[in-house]
Amino acid sequence: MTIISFDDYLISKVIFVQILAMSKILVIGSCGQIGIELVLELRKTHGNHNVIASDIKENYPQSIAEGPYIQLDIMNSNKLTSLVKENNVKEVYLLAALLSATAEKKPLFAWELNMQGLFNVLELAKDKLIEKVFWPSSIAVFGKNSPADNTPQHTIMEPSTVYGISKLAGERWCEYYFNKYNVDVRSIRYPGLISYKSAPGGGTTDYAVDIFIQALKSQSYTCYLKPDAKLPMMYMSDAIRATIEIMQAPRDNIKVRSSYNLSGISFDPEELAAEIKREIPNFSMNYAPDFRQEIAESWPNSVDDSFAKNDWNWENKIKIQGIVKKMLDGLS
Ligand code: NAD
Ligand code: AKB
Repeated sequence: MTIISFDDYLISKVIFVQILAMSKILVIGSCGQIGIELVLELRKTHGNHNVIASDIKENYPQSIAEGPYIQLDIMNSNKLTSLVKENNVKEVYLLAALLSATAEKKPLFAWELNMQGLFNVLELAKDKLIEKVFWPSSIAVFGKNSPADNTPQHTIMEPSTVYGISKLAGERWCEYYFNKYNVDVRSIRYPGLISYKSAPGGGTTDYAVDIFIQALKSQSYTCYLKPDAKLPMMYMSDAIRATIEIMQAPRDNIKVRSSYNLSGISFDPEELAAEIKREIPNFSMNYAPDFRQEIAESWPNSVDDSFAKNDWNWENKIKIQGIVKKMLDGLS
């Protein structure tokens, strides 16, 4: 047994009380594709103890075990309120949602989760229990009647998927809570995100992750999109940086309170396959388009993110060759 002096005991007690009193960041949906990497990045800056990971899942990945984890169903607003009060949470990143492909299979459940989860968090901010909210939207807010190339920030928006409808409605509610209740909610329309640290959660853009796994495993991949299904994409580290940058930007810089277009790079499955072939010459690609092709056709080829560039200095860094290299190295 180690015996410590009374002075040391008092100092450690003061430090412990200070840690408890510090305001905390809560990431909801932290076991998902974005959540894991966001928790790790936030903890680098704020310290492990100050970033609480939470998810509906009972078991969480080892990679986020260095700091607190609380199991939470975002639909349970009473538990969310207690968690926020008891832990002095002041900033929330709400990532729990059903993504485009999965949502098409359970439309009413997806609508309920994607909307009610957002309301539960916005209401806490309206009541001033939390000070800042991040909630992601998606390129899925656009539809067939939106301009497909360099889609503007403000344009026709007629999403045809339940996911896109929920994201567009969410954007309108975010702006409403900002205008009516002065809620500091910030949002990005993420493109398809590519990463290797955790599996993607049921989206239309998931092929751009699966392809690397199969390329390494069997040197071949059957793609559920057509060869020319061009979509906006981004490497995860750029997306995490964008998330942290928009949250750190001075409040007055955030002029768009619905959600910002965010552009990374755009490519189609054929272009990605060609880049992979440079690294794995035996790689071959087949195509068997399914229902996700129709979703992809309704989304932009590329988006104009000049509002994000002007308002909070957004700049994408990693291009397609960088993505291929990072994915193959990371997965190997
Ligand atoms: P994901 O599916 O990988 O992760 C979502 C997490 O939420 C999962 O760990 C899941 O267990 C959790 N969750 C589900 N229901 C919950 C509930 N009731 N309570 C608490 N947690 C629950 O999703 P992701 O790719 O990390 O996406 C996160 C957010 O970003 C979503 O809102 C998504 O729409 C948005 N987004 C993602 C992408 C992308 O390419 N990954 C692109 C655009 C927007
Ligand atoms: C999906 O494909 O559903 C997501 C997205 C672009 O919102 N990756």
